[in-house]
Amino acid sequence: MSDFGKLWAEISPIGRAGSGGYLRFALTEPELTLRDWFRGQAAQRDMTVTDDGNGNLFAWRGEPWAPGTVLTGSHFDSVPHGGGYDGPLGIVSAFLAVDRIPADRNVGIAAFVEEEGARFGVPCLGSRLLTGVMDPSRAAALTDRDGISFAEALGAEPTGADARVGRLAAVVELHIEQGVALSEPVGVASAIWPHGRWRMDFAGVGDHAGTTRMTDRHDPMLTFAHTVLAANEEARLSGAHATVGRVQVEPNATNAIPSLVRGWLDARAADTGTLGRVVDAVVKSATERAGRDGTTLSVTPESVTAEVAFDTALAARLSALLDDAPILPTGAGHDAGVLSAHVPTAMLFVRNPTGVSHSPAEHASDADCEAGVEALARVLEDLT
Ligand code: HGY
Ligand code: MN
Ligand code: MN
Ligand code: MN
Repeated sequence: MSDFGKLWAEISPIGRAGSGGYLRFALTEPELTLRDWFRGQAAQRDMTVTDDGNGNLFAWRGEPWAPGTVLTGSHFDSVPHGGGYDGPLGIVSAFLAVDRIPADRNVGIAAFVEEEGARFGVPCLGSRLLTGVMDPSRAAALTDRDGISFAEALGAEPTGADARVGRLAAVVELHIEQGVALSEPVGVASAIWPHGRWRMDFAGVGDHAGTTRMTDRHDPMLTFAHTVLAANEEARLSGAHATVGRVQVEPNATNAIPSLVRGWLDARAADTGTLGRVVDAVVKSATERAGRDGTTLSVTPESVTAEVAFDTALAARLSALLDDAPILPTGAGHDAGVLSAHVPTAMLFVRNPTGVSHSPAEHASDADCEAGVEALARVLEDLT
């Protein structure tokens, strides 16, 4: 079994559900177990482990945050029943890559907390706190579906920005590709599409599903259903990506017309103008429909992210270093995207043959993952 295969076998069972997908929500038992695994890997390599007080874990070779350090790593948390590679691949690959570079190089490995936003609702929460993009008191008050706050889960108020981020020479995050554009084992990221989440609350009149005449209804599920179709239509017309997910219905009963339906619009596009037009068109269509249904709609933008254009010189340098590895954009958000506003940052993608991600079917071959480790080692050695 390859070095990669051995390490991968250690973490694969952690947090796996019957679906074959993973339930690794930030600061819950499976993710905490993965953090213990992280500490063990660091100890085996005599790396110093630190926690930044925001829930982000780091392993350092050399002085923590030493000027000129190159930071790599990714995240452990998953979406519900997500794949096992999205996040952990970047951390496992980082430990293996560190084994392959000269021992005197200053490298850090990060495990960022709540990258998916699947528990507390804000993606890249840890990297946003670390870089000062997210206010610690707002983060502390975020709650999960059980009403547990991020501060309670963390066991303390998050500490917020750490100015030592500015000392880093570079950040490189390795990640499974989430799409089908990569035909080579390894690619280099050029950009992250602008994207965001918009909470949409559809309010109507709760009533009896069996006795209320159709003409008397103000059913928010109807307006919601129309909005799902509108989002799909507008995205298709614009070459964008739009989904309505994480649906909450109150009351959620077979024989009751709900009074409230809440859903999140996840929209992404290759440029900010297109993204804005798609979101505006969806909201306009939903609002018109609400007028017909006698319901009301409120829209709250959340974690809207501008386009991330990675350092082009750095991307070109890494592509050349990696035998002209393809340079390509992604529609997925990443901690590297947040850090890129503060430090020269790059991303390496490992080929995903089906492109499927955020699903139990997500997969990358051992050979391609091994190629990713090799590429990351070359990049870390080059940059340090
Ligand atoms: O949802 C995303 O874009 C990423 O996978 N967190
Ligand atoms: Mn993801
Ligand atoms: Mn990810
Ligand atoms: Mn990421």
